[in-house]
Amino acid sequence: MKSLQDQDPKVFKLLEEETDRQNYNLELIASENFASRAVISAMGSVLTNKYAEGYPGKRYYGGCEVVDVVENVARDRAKDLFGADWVNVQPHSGATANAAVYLACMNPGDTLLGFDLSHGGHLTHGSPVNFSGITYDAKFYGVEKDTGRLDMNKIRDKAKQVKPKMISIGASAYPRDYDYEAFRDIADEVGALLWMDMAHTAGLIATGNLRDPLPLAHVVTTTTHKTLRGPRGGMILVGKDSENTLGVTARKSGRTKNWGEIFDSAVFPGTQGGPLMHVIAAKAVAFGEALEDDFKTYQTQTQKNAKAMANKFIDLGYNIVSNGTDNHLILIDLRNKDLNGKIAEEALGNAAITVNKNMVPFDTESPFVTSGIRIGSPAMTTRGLKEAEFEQIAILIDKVLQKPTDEENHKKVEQEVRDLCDKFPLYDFVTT
Ligand code: DSN
Repeated sequence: MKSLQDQDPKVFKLLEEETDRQNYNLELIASENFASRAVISAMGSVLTNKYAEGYPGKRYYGGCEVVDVVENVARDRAKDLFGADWVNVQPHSGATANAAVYLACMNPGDTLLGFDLSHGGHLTHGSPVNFSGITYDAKFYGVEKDTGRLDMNKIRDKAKQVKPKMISIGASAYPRDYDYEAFRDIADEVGALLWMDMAHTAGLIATGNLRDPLPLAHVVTTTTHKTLRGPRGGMILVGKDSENTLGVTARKSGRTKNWGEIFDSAVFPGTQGGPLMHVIAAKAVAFGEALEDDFKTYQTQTQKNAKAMANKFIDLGYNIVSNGTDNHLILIDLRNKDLNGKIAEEALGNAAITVNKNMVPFDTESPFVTSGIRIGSPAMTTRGLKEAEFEQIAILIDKVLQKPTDEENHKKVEQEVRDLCDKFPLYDFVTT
């Protein structure tokens, strides 16, 4: 068989260009990371050929003896990593994992209380443009204007007022940790299920660098490619003490099932068809890596780097939402610099610094412009950068933002970025 390069030089060249971009940009998008060669190899394997609808030992296709073992390895490693009682590794993404949670736990029209997207929450937690907001009656809680943090008393009041069937926790732009005990108290008080979407922080939770939601949430979802540093995909977990205490039954059949079984049915056949076995193999590899000791070192460094960078930004006069960070991300409100997120993202992009524009709480700009940028430390920490380099990057970002339309200035910063990237090499292959 021909290699990719021989079969399709056009696509191969694009892969070369993207590898070069990843090698020579400062990747600061908080939801991105660099998977290992081993993870990428498993993804680019012959397992992509295999149909395996169903679960290990109960498939709708023959020839599943190898992929059954692969899926069990992924499930067992994920259980070890998070101390979970039950996991489902088949969701194709965080959004499909979340769709399965809704199918299992809610009827159309039921009320969800979720973290407001415009305050850092996620599209799938009830946004009116997403299936979650279209199908369910979504109500929201948000952060306080003066602190940029959640106020649990206000969330309790809101929950009592709207009486949700389910409360969701988790966000894509909240730099602080959560008080899961208070959330669970509130859920119990109003008779709601508690769902934590830990997509952004799963790696930090796995290593104990952030509080653990599993003993308190009834169900937990995640992606596998952010701080967890695996392949692009999703997962659902149930913790040891999360056994269904509310007598929830499967939505359609009405039959009382084991809590894990309810989620299994909600993934397949509820919301997905055949699982992506090549991605599940890559998840197994990533979970194996995350069980190694140096993953804890990596997560601790990710957190230290974010803190060092946030402090440097504060020294440089930037307004950091909540005045710091507990996790891997920093949200900068640019209004005091007379800038918006769109201009900043473009200017930084010209200097090979990749960030995303982001709404800040109580933003006055549209989501296409925004008043802020979101910055994350996971990817560049994977390359080996430490606090000193993250402080240096804050200074480079400031240099660009001081003169956002000065192209000469962008070029000078880009050269400094290349020099820094050369010191921390990344990928020396295009395909594995
Ligand atoms: N798009 C992801 C993020 O950037 O946070 C969330 O789905």
